[in-house]
Amino acid sequence: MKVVQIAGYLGSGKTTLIIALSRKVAEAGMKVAILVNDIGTVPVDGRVIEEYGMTVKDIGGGCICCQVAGTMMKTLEAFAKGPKPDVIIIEPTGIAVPDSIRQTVMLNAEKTGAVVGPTIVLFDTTRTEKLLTYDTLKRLVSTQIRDADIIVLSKIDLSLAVEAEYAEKAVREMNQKAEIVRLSTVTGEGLSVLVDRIRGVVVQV
Ligand SMILES: Nc1nc2c(ncn2[C@@H]2O[C@H](COP(=O)(O)OP(=O)(O)OP(=O)(O)O)[C@@H](O)[C@H]2O)c(=O)[nH]1
Ligand SMILES: [Mg+2]
Repeated sequence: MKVVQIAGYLGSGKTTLIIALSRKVAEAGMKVAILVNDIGTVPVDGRVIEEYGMTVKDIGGGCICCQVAGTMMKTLEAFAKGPKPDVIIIEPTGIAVPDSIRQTVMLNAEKTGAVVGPTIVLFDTTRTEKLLTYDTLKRLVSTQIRDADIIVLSKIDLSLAVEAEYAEKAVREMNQKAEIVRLSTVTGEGLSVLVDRIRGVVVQV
């Protein structure tokens, strides 16, 4: 079981990407489970994804990077005993810190049998200015970007070339190591690269 996080600020395109990716990863012969962490009261995302026939578990009651990290581990244990997926795709809340989730998965690897796959963090290229203007938001967004193995410049179909360049430069300043992938779930640009990374890369055992 490989745990792949699709993180990123609110509305950056996580759920849309997870739906598109899950289908492709499943088509490539891997068994997929999805774990969604909805901080709100109505777990709409989980219901939407379930329509596509995936194993979906929705964790509420707080953020899986902190308050309900224990529930996340229990869920991974249950996956290991039950459906035994090859890949577990996690959608944290938009305000989660990806490295906290990665640490929790790593620390409990022995118990759950789960290994850490790539941490994918979305950056919404249509909102670069807003995301990087307000101090608190900028701090959160740069923490998320810093924690990424792969940075996804999302909604690239809605951005002008110059806006995409600007976003790419900004995220590169926050993280010099991560691979940067331009993505549009409308045109499909970037999807196959992400499928390859999910199938191939195990960052840490
Ligand atoms: N044009 C375009 N729209 C996109 C793309 N990806 C997502 N969207 C739209 O952006 C909006 C937010 O997408 P979601 O997938 O719900 O984003 P999210 O990160 O899961 O949002 P939260 O879970 O609320 O944080 C939706 O209206 C999507 O249809 C894209 O590549 N291109
Ligand atoms: Mg979502």
